[in-house]
Amino acid sequence: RDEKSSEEGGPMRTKNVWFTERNDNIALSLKHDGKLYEQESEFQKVEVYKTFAYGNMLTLDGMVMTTEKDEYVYHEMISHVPMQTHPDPKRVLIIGGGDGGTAREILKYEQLEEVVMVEIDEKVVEASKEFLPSIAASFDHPKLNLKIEDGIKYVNEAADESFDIVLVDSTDPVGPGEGLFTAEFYTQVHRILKKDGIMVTQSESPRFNEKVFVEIYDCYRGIFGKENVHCYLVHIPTYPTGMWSFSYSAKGDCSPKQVQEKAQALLPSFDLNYYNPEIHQAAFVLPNFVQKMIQPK
Ligand code: AAT
Repeated sequence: RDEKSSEEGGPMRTKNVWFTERNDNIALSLKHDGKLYEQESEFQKVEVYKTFAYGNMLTLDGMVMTTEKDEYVYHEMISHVPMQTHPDPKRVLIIGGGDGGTAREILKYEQLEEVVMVEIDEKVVEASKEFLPSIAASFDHPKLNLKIEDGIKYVNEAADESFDIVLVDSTDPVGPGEGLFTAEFYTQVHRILKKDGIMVTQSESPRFNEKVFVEIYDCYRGIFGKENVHCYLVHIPTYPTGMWSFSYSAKGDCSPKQVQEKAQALLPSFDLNYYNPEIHQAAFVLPNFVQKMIQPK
């Protein structure tokens, strides 16, 4: 949301203008040089701002989704952690992820047969292609099968054991992303995973979304089993508090830190900015307060 008070002559012509994501008790502000895109879609308000510190930034309903300059943390870590540990991934499903960043990272693995991406809002794809081209870099890839529909519906209708990896790159549990935070949905994800299958979800901030964070780990454990659900942490300066989490759940044996040699050998050619095998290990080391929050009961 703009700080209207500091605008002079509309957002395109002012300099000291700030975008602020307001939450109940905290806010995050970025100074910007104008709004590049604004559309009210069927699902949410889609905007792109030209920020000074983080480049072009996508927001949905006034919440930061990604920025050009820190997107690599999220997209590399949601993708390479499961891709480096799965013994032989062939089919990957991405739920959400309309900016294209997760697809860009996943498609670096040439052994894949198909990547299905199910994004509910085509306006997110449209805005990203135009204003976040470095993120939306792989929409024309021949192995990408992009579907514009509700991820919940897609997963409900998908065949049993049809994916090696499912990534839930979704919004927070408000608006169209709400149904993605339910036991019904994760039960369906579990069903469509093959026997060595892995699910990774963005699981909010343990500092900021405490309640959701605790509840979803409980929920994953009920479906995948107590020992088969793990949490890893990353630093994302443009998300509330900067501390963000991903969940890693396995349908079969769960070895979230066991990187496959064949996959690891590919890393130098990927030119990554955040992920490396050491950070993969380190990301699963949790501060005490996070351990306590999600201790299996
Ligand atoms: N890549 C990091 C950006 C996101 S955006 C998440 C995407 O999920 C959005 O494009 C949104 O339209 C899509 N989405 C929401 N609900 C559904 C649904 N039911 N089916 C398919 N796609 C959906 C993630 C940001 C993380 C949040 C940080 N605060």
